[in-house]
Amino acid sequence: KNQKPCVLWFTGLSGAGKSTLANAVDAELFKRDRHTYLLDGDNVRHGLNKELGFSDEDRIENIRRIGEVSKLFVDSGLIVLSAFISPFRSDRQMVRELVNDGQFIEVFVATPLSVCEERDPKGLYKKAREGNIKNFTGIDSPYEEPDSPEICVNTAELGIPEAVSQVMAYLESQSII
Ligand code: GGZ
Repeated sequence: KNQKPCVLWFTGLSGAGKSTLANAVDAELFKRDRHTYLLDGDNVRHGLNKELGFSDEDRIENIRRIGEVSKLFVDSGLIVLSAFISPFRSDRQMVRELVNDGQFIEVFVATPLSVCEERDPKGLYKKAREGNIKNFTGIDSPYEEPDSPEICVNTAELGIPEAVSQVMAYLESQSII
């Protein structure tokens, strides 16, 4: 099957639904016989980046390495799905500049903080509010929203299947799949 290699870069708050959406898009691409690789906290922060924490400096290094790895996989011809908070605009811009024009597709998972905090699937927001986790994104660490993401989805308003369709429609419109 035809595919153009690229990076789908999912950015948003903890609990926004980045991993859920990236996994669902990955499954749909697999169904359509496209070759992909998914990077997220589960396979990166426990391995390659396991010495990194959540200071600004460590997050910058986290995203830098993930950007470089994403580029390697793009060079190998894959559609890469990377799902990280990636809170800083300048770091996302740095990754964008690592790949060719049109190969970096920023997917802003724009779930409002209030909704993420209500979901709180791991109880991390509660801990952050109580002061038991420091530098938590959205609480006492910044999140810089993308100015012009290629795709913006609000999972508070849209179900995952509809969000997947939105991403697929974009990929088709750019002749990536
Ligand atoms: C934000 C944190 C923090 C702090 C632990 N701030 O919802 P999760 O649990 O599963 O996903 C979050 C994940 C964020 O890691 P990233 O590599 O995506 O972050 S970044 O791009 O900013 O480097 C959350 C958990 O780690 N977590 N402490 N202080 N999220």
